[in-house]
Amino acid sequence: MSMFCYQCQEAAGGIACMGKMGVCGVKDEVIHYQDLLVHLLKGISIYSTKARELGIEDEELNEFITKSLFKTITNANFSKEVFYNDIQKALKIRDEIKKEYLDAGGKLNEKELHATATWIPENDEELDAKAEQICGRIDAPNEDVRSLRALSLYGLKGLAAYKDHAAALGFKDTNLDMFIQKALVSYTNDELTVEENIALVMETGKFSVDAMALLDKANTESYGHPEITEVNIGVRNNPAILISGHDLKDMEELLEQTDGTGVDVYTHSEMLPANYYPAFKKYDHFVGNYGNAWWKQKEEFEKFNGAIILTTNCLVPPKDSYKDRVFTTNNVGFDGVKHIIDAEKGKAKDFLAVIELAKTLPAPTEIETSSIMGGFAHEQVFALADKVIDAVKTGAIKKFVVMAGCDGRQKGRNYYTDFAEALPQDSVILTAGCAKFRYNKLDLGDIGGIPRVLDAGQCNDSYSLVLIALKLKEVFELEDINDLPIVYNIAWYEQKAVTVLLALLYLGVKDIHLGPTLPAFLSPNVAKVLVENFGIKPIGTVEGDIEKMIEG
Ligand code: FSO
Ligand code: SF4
Repeated sequence: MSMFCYQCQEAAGGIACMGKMGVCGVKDEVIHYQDLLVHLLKGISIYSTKARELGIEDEELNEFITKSLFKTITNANFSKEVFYNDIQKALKIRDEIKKEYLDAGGKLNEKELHATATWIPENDEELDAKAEQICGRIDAPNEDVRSLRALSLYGLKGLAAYKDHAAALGFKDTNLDMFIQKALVSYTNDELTVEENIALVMETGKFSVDAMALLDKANTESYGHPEITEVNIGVRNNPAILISGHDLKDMEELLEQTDGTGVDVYTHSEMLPANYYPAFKKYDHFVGNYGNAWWKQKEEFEKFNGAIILTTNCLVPPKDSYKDRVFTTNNVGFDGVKHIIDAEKGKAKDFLAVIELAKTLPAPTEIETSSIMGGFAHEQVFALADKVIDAVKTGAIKKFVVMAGCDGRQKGRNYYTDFAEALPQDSVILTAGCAKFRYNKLDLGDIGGIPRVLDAGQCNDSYSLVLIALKLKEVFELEDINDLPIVYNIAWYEQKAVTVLLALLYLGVKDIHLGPTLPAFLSPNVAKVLVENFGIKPIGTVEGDIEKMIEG
């Protein structure tokens, strides 16, 4: 039996990846293990939510669930060994929390427990057989509940990712753990009605907002508020390290450890916004950004020549020609690629192996020159508020167009470049996430000194865009966020974009255009609910969408 996975936008044929390997390059056996791990997380949560009622809060368990969910996000971890070990760990943690609960006087009716809480493999053959059997089957009484469970679970994965980044900086909120585990248990409850499952999806949106707010607080309190920055996209003639992904803690420690070594540091893809943080600007060897969105990495990593470190997704299975220059860390993994292990609590991670390798390698090949602008997160935009409000009042700015989300390799994504180019001159693009690489190097000009592309940062910084919208609503004394001159044209790829989407829906944003295609995991009825209740629409042609969104 092969795999079944439909969690990302590139699901084969717009339906699901079903062969021996996914479009992303993940092998069937890895997807089997990922799904078995999620299966066991539900079992662990059955005990941990009961234990919580008795006042038991297990930090190690909470962290394990968070990191496990993060690892199953598209393009994060391709290692069979990692997931095998995590499955063993999950079985152990499940036993421990069950014992803790019973020892504290908790009661269980073993016969009524869900299979995720009771299944124990006798040996590896049985484990493999189970993994294959449950793969891709989000158990549910019907298609609509399955679709709603998928929508919530994928949002939960992104939420876990944001929570994990915040935790790396010492910012925690056990309410998020409580919700994650409650949701995991809900996916085993066939008694819940469609309406109750819709409510769970909305609650996932609420906690997604909370997770993004927590990460925003963690990032800005640790490194300052992003500020307007002109980021160099050319190269220098020193050996170098390219850092990709979203983890700012790794960015900080790498900059610290490379200081004075003669090795330069460049950001890649979703790490570009690190350039906007005041705390990182003091390093002279922090040169700028190299390359574009994640999916171009095969070509760009080749040309970079130096050492490369992936702190989160998106990793594309590396080519042999540069595989020995790639390192993973945190929740990222790929069999045969060196992994930088987590530091002991309170200590810095050790990047020495990356630095020593970089020193032996040639400087990057120049692929671009010039610079790009960014750093328009909430505080920076608030500082420009008078200018922005004036421009809206005088009609110099007629529309804000939120074009946040992800980029991907699908040909149809040219739509976003064409759309940005076709927008009228009196519109401003608000962006966040790797979707921006489709238009952040175009010369779209400015409106009275306000650039026409305002980049807030990483995908999680979509939270900033929400704060900006709420501020405008307040200034213009509007009742409803949808009365603002803002339209939404969101591009999605993996599960963090689902998190952002659910957050926007929870906040009451309506009429979002979503592309390049609607998620394969939406059943016709669930898609109908999203269309009827929230006005979500698939993208169409550039001309048609400009007419509907801007001129309509
Ligand atoms: Fe992109 Fe990948 Fe940030 Fe995602 S690099 S696609 S939504 O991981 O997380 O925007
Ligand atoms: Fe396919 Fe996406 Fe799943 Fe990869 S993550 S197997 S591309 S649906």
